[in-house]
Amino acid sequence: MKSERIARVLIVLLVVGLPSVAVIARSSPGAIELHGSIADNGGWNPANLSVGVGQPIHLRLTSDDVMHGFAIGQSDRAPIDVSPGKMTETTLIFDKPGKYTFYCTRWCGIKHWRMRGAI
Ligand SMILES: [Cu+2]
Repeated sequence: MKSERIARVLIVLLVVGLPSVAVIARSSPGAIELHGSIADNGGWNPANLSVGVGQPIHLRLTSDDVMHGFAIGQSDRAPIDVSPGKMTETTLIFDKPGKYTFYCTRWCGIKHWRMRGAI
């Protein structure tokens, strides 16, 4: 199992090259479910995530109400649609330490701009 994980990480690193944030769609056991809801109902849950540098963090994104979008600051990757009733998986790897803000990219209500979280 450990060698499989190492092989996965190596493949991911080979595929993504140098970007500071790598995002790869992949089915992942042990993923964190990240729920989006309008800011009045809590925004992202959980809103704070942590992961080690170079360690993959697997997310399963879904919405509890309306269509949201998921994007990370300091990344040029296209936003991911976060739809009610659907799970969208993604894997992130950060190759530099820091605080990365993630946010909603779809107008989802009057407090849309408050729908933020941090990794
Ligand atoms: Cu929004």
